[in-house]
Amino acid sequence: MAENRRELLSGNEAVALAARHAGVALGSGYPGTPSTEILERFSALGGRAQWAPNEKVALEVAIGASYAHARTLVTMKHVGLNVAADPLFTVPYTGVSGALVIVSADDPGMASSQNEQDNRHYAVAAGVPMLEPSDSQEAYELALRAIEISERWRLPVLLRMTTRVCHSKSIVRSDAALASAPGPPSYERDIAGRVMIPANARPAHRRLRAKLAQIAEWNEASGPHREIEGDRSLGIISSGVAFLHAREAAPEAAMLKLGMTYPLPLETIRRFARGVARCVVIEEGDPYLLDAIRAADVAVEGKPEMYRFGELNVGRVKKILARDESPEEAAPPGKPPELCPGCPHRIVFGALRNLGCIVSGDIGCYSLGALPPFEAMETLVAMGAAIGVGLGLRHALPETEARRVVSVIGDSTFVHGGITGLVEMIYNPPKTGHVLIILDNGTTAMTGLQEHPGTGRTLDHQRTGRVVFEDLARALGVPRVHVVDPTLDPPGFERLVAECLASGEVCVIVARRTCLLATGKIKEIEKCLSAR
Ligand SMILES: Cc1ncc(C[n+]2csc(CCOP(=O)(O)OP(=O)(O)O)c2C)c(N)n1
Ligand code: SF4
Repeated sequence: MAENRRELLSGNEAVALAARHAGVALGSGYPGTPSTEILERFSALGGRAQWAPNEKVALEVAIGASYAHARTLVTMKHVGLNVAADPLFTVPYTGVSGALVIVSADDPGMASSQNEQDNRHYAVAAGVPMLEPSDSQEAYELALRAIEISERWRLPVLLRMTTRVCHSKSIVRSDAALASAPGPPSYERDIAGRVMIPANARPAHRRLRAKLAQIAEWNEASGPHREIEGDRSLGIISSGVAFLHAREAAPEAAMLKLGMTYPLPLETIRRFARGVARCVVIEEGDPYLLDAIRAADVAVEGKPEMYRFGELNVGRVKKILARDESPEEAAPPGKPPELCPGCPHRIVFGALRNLGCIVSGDIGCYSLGALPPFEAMETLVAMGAAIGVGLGLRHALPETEARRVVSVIGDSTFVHGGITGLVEMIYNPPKTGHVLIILDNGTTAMTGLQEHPGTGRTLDHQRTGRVVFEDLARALGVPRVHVVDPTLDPPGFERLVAECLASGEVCVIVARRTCLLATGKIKEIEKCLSAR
């Protein structure tokens, strides 16, 4: 691989490059904006990258590979870490052997997410060291650092990125020679270290806290923070992309830029704050740094509550520094998004609207069924929640209303978080039955047409095992399973839904028609595969 290069890269591409340079043996993840391109790029660079059914499985596969001394990278969007939280909280106890770097791509401002959670809190709650790059160069460098730290302390490391860092492009100077070489795969038994029964987990928790104390000392002495000289009447403490905004908003100010934001270099912060007349913490999202610094009894100023919401920019940082809490101008209303003309989801939502259904929905392109012209989706909580929420509505509503409830879920979302909901539907069926529609458009459309276990192709579009939804539903004991292309006979599709609703049984309808935007690409892929 070429060494010592300069190229224009997004933060996501820079992480992928660092992973290749460091010999990461396995990249595992689940698509989600703004993280998706990391694994796609890693694969294009020749790395082994895999889409898992969901983020929890992605992390677990990486944990196993890391126990075998492989270097691993796990990628997901911020809400994905909620799904992966169970193993996330215990793997710091077991420790790792090969590096385990978990990328959490947060979405302040919710450009494409259902919430604005700030995943820096996860680092503290789970006891996982965290690095926060500001731009693509740092994304490259801190990804390499994360691998070193992970192997030195045998802990997973969180690389916390945000939308601007993931997607903005800047020049990256990379050098494959900077990365240490990975060791060979191997396995050693360590039952006491890896089997987290209470007797082993108690000492493991103490080991973790001791490692974190060491890392805090290391961060203090030689961590990736830097002080920028300036006019000491104003000092700014910052991290991530907020640092770049602050630098531009107040170029004359003295600055302390943090690279590792858990555990924090609190003595460095204290010294810096003492040396300036006014010390302001500039950070996007929650007052994470502010609370931690104040808890250490360092007097610093934060931002007014109104700036917790949405992304920061240079103008907003100027207002924070000026203690300006005047209302901000609302962004001009854009054109509301709509399903593509000819999108197969349109037929389904048309039928559900005509039938007056109460639709428990989910996350994907089809979430647009909630907007005009259909306004036919009434709930959206989390990936996979369509089924559980729909069942809950059926359990609680009076019978005539309960009979109108339908759950609607996309194919990728069904695999991600819907299968256990289907098990619940069989195990605790409502008295009125239930109707589940799986919108099988043969792709993960919303995040950019990724493969998933229902397509029968891997991340790099090679043939693999396929999960067949109707077979799964029948095997679980669903008495009524229908597979239809809703676009072939829209009135017939509507009649089918009506029949299912009237049946009082638990029913699964697989509405199978390829996403219009994916059709050409899938045809090409299939042509290549069958030509082999
Ligand atoms: C926990 C979590 N992981 C990832 C995402 C990002 N995401 C939103 S919808 C979606 C899948 C959409 O695919 P599908 O269900 O097939 O519906 P389509 O967009 O194809 O209609 C993904 C990956 C998310 N919102 N939450
Ligand atoms: S990308 Fe595909 S699934 Fe999404 S709205 Fe367009 S046609 Fe429908």
